[in-house]
Order: sequence, then structure tokens, then C-alpha cells
Amino acid sequence: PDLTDPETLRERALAALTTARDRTAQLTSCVEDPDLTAQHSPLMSPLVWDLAHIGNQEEMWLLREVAGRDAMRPEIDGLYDAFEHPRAERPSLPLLPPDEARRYAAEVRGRALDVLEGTRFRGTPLTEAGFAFGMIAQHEQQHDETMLITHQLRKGPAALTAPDPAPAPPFTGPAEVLVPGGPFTMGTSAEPWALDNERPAHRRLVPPFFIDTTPVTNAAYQAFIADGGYGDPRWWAPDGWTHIRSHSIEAPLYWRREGGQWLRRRFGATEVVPPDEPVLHVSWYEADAYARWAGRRLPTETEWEKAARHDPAADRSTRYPWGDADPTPEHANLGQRHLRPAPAGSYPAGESPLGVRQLIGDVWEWTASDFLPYPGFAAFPYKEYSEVFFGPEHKVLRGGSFAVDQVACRGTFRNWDYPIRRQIFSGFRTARDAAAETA
Ligand code: AVJ
Ligand code: FE
Repeated sequence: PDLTDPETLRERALAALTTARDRTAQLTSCVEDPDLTAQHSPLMSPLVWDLAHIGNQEEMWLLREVAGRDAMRPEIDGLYDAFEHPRAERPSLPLLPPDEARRYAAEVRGRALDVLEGTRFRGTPLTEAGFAFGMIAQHEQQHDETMLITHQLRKGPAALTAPDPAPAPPFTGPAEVLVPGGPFTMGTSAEPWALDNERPAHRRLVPPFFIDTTPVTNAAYQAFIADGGYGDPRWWAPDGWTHIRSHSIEAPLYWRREGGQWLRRRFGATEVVPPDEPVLHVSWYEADAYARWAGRRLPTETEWEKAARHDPAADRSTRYPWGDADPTPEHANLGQRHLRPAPAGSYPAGESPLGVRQLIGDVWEWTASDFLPYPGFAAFPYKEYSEVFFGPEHKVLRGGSFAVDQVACRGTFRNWDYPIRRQIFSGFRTARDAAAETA
């Protein structure tokens, strides 16, 4: 696509905003109002908070910052400021009731589309290539993933359904792939809607390493459990060991042992844990412990991105493992088309030049790395998106899950969370040094 052409940009922005709003509508109309205002977990906001927060962010950035309009409802800004009120507090706030929240978000959207109609896509950093519109579509899609997490936490029968991914024959390729050592370009200065923490592009030297061809499966993870992995402090980072002992954690979130097998609750239904699916709902500590038990380690964020983006033949970094083309349903499991990851080894069309699969979509992948700024980082357009979260308390996740839309997922996209977190759609793959063998 020609991203210098204003009509192309307008179409892409409109499509991204519309896709996000359709999903938001589904996530907030499949349950009755009491389910929207209830808090299903102290870890999450009531769904109706996400709904009005989506509208409020759109109003702040597209109507006030881009178009210079006055606040529509200045009295509600504080309610929807994520930094003013922690999630556990949000149900006790005088939030807009569901109908009013819907009306507010719809009114903002109507005005935002007028702004989009009139923009020239240049002149200010916010409007350059439609950045603010892309940022707001990504923001809404991130909250659509958050709302899906809330749906998974919610008790009661399933409110959402989707077809399962196509069954796949057992993956028979190599278990790991050698990524040769050498420099590659990490991050981006070119992707127009990349967020501040993905910038700028910079060269990094990476020693050779092996990385798993697919994410770690439930079957592999069950072997760790069966081997007493949760009871052996040798495998655990000290803080992780303390955490699992004090919270009696003995399996991934939503798993339960019954009649000699592992069952899992998934969106209101219970099923036998499928052996060939990537493991889901594990913390960084669990991923790290599994890797140590397996005689391996988590990949660093740099290694992950090199595996996902470096094209050795052309010695250049691509937008996605399969090249520069936007994702299609043949490439990756994205966008809540399915409400679960696809079997390990799926999506051959989405593999990297070296044959690594499912780097994009399916499950967020924990990396070994702390969430830190790249050299030359500049907060844009606000410090509270990334900058205030940099530091050793957050670990980086890469690649996106089945719950992420493509607008908020690419080879450079960075997510982060606390190492104890597991209600997110998190899994992992492992790696190991190759230096000894190739030296
Ligand atoms: C990038 C997923 C960690 O949900 O906390 C949403 C995204 N930032 N609204 C989050 C975000 C502001 C953020 N994560
Ligand atoms: Fe937000």
C-alpha cells in the first residue's frame, strides 16, 4: 500500500477504527447490563469502564489534541484515567451506566470520523501518516483483548463463541532452529503506526542461538508438572518460588486435575486440556521454570525479534516473519476469529525464513528481558503509554495472541507485564546458546 497517499491512509484508518468498534460492540453486547457493571475479578475493570475509557481516549486524542475541540464531558476524565484509579477501585466509581457509555463512545466516534474526513495526514507528528488514528485503533483493540480476558475470568455460561482453528496434523519438523550469529536491525523507524517503544530502528549484534520451532505445548508442559516441576525449587527464580508457594500455584491458571486428567475452564465451558495446543495462562515465573527444567532458557527479546524479522538472504528486517505483507488468516491466528490458540505447527504460510512458526498470533510469548527503552527512545505522544513502565519490574512479551487484532501486532510490537501475571493470553517458547557448537 502507498502510505504517502492520503486516500489510502484514510481508508486504512477508517477500516482499523471500524474493525475495533465492531469487536467492542460484540464484547459489550453479548452479556446483560449487570454483567457489564459487575467486577468479575479484582484484577480487571468492569467491562463498562473499558467501554467509556475507549471513548474517552478517542475524545482526548482525536477530538481535543488533533482537532483542537473542547472537552465534551470534562467531569468524567478523571473516572477513566487509568492512573487515577486502580482496577480494584473502578466498580465503586460513579461510572457512566452502560447505555450512556455506549452513547458517549458513539458520539465521539461520529465526530472523530468527521475529523478523519478533513485531515491532511501531515504537518504535525500526531497526524503524520495518520498516526493518532492508528494509535487510537490500537488502543481500542488492546482494550478488546483486555475485555476478552475479563470474559474468560467471568463465571457462568459462555457469552461469546467462535469456530475453532482448523485441526492440524502433528508437527513433524525439527524441534528447534539455529539462528546464525551476527547483527540485525531491531525496532523500526519506518512503520507509520509503530508506537514509541518500538522506535527507533537500531543495529544489534546477536550471538548464534537455537530457538523452538513452535511455542511450548500443553503436552510438554504437562511433562514438567508430572516430573514434579512445581515442587522443585531448583527450577524457579527465588521470587517465583516464593510466589507459587504462597499462592499454592501448581498448574496454569484455569487448569484442574480430575479423574487422572487435566481439565481446563475456557469461556464458560470445561474441556480436557488439548495436548498439541500451545500452553496458555502461564506466568513469566512458570515459563522461566519450565525452560530451566528443560535444560534451556527463555529467548531474550532481541533473540525473539531476530528470529521473527531477520531475513538472512537479504540481510534485512521484515515487518513480519513471512515478509512485509499484512497478515491474512493463512498467516496467523489473530483478531479473536478463534477463541483459542491453534495447534503447535499450524500456519506454515506464516513461518519465518528459517522455519520458525507461530511467532505472530496464538499466544503472547514471554521473553527473558526486562521492558526497557531502545537507544534513542523518545516518549510519544505521552509518557504514560510506555515510559512510566520501563524497568526491571516488567517483563517483555512478544508476538501477540489469538485475541490481538493485526493493527496492534507486528514483528516490532512490544507488550509487557509483571512476572506473576497469568490471566493474560500468555505462553512461551524456549531457546539455548549455540556458541559452544558453532565456535
Ligand atoms: C500495552 C497491554 C500493557 O493494557 O496496560 C491500554 C495497553 N495502554 N491503555 C495495557 C494500554 C493504555 C497496555 N499494554
Ligand atoms: Fe487504555
